[in-house]
Amino acid sequence: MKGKFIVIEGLEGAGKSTAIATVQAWLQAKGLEVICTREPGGTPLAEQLRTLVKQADLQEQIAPETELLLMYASRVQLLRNVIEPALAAGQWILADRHDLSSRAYQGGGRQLADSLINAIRQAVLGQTRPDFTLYLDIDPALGLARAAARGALDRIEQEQLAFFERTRAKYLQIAATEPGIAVIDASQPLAQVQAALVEALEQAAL
Ligand code: Z5A
Repeated sequence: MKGKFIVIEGLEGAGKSTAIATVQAWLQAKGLEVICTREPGGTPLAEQLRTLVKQADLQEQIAPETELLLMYASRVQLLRNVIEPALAAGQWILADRHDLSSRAYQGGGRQLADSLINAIRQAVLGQTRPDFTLYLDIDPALGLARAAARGALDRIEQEQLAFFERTRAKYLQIAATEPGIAVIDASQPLAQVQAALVEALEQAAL
């Protein structure tokens, strides 16, 4: 039987790392074999693209379209070499970000046209889509404060608050109009976030 593809999404500092541990424990308690991925990254080449795209001291501006293409280059490597073979072998994928991140960050934050992003998605993604997405929703000011407490900010984290507000708005707009995306209030105390994640997974009947 084919495995399932679960994605965790959210702004920085929303608590994705913690959510992944919660979802992983829930899946393992059901005896499921889980592979965790992250984007950008997850293969040797994709990890190099991740380093490039996050690098804070690049000597030139990265054009929004370049950033978008780097995200999809990384994503296709991960899909073809890790995600699709694992799903076909019956393993479950638990992903720290996927396609929705590009739609929110590059579409919302960078204000690239949906038509451009959809054309790239259609051209390169193939048939594989997440079975369920948990979007951790947080006010960007709170998320960035949590992220800043961890240390130096990367290139994207150094963007203005308005960038993250547009990104959040795009996440919420897509979550309100497309099926298979649960919105979790990530500003709650950790125990409540964890309970909300488990409730959403139970309701999703995967
Ligand atoms: N990006 C993009 O633009 N387009 C794309 O297509 C893709 C990505 C795929 C990836 O960086 C960057 O690439 C990201 C989006 C962009 N850029 N930005 N900005 P990353 O993977 O390194 O960064 P991230 O995904 O944003 O992860 P993060 O900063 O590590 O966030 P997190 O995993 O959600 O945070 P966390 O480590 O789980 O939690 C942060 C802190 O908050 C930590 O100290 C926790 O203990 C604390 N925390 C968590 N939950 C709570 C609650 N409920 N209460 C209190 N404190 C909490």
